[in-house]
Amino acid sequence: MGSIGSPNGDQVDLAEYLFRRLYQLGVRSVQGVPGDYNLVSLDYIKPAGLYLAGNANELNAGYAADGYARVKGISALVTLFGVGELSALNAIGGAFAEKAPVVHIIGTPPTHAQNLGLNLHHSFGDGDFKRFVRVYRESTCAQANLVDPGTAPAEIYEVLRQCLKLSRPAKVSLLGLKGKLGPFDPGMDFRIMHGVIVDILKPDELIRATGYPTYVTPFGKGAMNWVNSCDLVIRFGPLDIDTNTYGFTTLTDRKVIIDIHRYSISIGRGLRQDLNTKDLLRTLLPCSIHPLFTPSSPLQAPIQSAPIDQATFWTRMSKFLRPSDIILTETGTSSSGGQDLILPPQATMINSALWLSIGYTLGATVGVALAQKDLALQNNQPTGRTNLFDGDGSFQMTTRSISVIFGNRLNVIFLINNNGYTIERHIHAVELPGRTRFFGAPTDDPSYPVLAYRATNWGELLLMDTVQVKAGKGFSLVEVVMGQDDAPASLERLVRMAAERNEGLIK
Ligand SMILES: Cc1ncc(C[n+]2csc(CCOP(=O)(O)OP(=O)(O)O)c2C)c(N)n1
Ligand SMILES: [Mg+2]
Repeated sequence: MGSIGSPNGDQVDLAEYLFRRLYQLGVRSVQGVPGDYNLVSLDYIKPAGLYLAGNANELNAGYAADGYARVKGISALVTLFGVGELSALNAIGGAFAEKAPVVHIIGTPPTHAQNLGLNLHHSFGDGDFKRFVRVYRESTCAQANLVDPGTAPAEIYEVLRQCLKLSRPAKVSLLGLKGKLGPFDPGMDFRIMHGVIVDILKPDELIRATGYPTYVTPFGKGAMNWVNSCDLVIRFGPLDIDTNTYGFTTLTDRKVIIDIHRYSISIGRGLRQDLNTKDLLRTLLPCSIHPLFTPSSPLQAPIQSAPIDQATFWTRMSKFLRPSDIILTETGTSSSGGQDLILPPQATMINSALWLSIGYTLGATVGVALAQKDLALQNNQPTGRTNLFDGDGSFQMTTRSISVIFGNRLNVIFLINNNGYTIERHIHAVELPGRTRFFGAPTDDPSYPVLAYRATNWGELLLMDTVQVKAGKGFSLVEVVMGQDDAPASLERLVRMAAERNEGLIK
């Protein structure tokens, strides 16, 4: 770590110090909700060059922070302790499970109040503030409870380093700590962290160069059934969980597997750690580039009056996607069906494969769209569009994110579908009334057009090709009505396998 001393610099407050470090790492928009114990620190956000997005609740803010981190490599979330941090905990759990580097800053009662065990509001009322510390110790990869201005800079450095290195959420508690931290040294050695951020593995380069047959798991998108007959399988960042392996059916003999992780490689049963795998891949890349396999789309034009069906919807929607778009698909028929989307170059797909907390993607869409906006400003060039395929049930979970989208004038397109929880119906019959609300949309801002459109058949959906939707400017909600029991075949298979496993029919 570099020194914080600088001959000319003014001394800085703790919160300012932290936010300026986050700025150095590429954060521009901060997610969060104000409350006692974090209010003063919020004053430092703007002077540090950051912007507070103003989320509607901590859970949605946490999901937004997760989405932002997946696009920009790191994000910041500010909440108060107790009610705030526990509301965000589900999102932090998801970020931990699925490796999104979120820095969660928690405004906490001052040390003297905690030491006295005062019965303060927002606590459990038993004077034991360590309860919250313990909860977060289990749910984050690193924690800093800043109580000493002398050690705070080193603690902040370490917590940010761990967050980036492990790509998991980390927690910083601001215990009402007052006191200057010494001058801010802009030259502090953050290269190692920047290295981590820009050093994202790009397996597609290897795939292009070799022309090897390629399969992408649901977490990365795709489907595979040829693996069992392969001599060699090279896997990038494998995640061997039930939902990512079609109920563990795509796993093959370890002897023929090479697993490439961010900092390690395992070949068969051997493991090499502390490697920069990106550099290693570069040396492997052959010079000749083979043309990429281009999937054909044999679908005929749909009958205009026919209902929109899951079996062909996803393939047809592929034409609508653009290079550099980010596409989010929510748990349910959207994430299963989304596996059939044929992605254009440089498109990024974000879905949940492990945590599967519904409502996640609408919340994350806020962070993704903000990250796209920040990137466009930083690089002075337009980015791709943010597209969300959401289920109507999941949409209800985090609907308040819509007002944050409007409040920040974020350009977002999303589609919702059938009447209720179709995925759950396929597991076990359940009926709930469908409710979709659409509120707070600006109607008087020509620079931010808002479109709400409902398509009940193919003919109506094709009309969606409007200029606004294509341009990705403003907000477009396209409600795609599908049969409430219609599900992608892959989802039906997955559900069947999960049911058989639960009943002990398969191991
Ligand atoms: C926080 C949370 N609560 C409950 C569930 C269980 N669950 C999984 S999918 C689902 C229904 C999703 O419905 P919808 O978004 O409409 O998807 P679709 O109808 O397309 O399947 C539910 C309730 C969950 N995964 N996460
Ligand atoms: Mg639904």
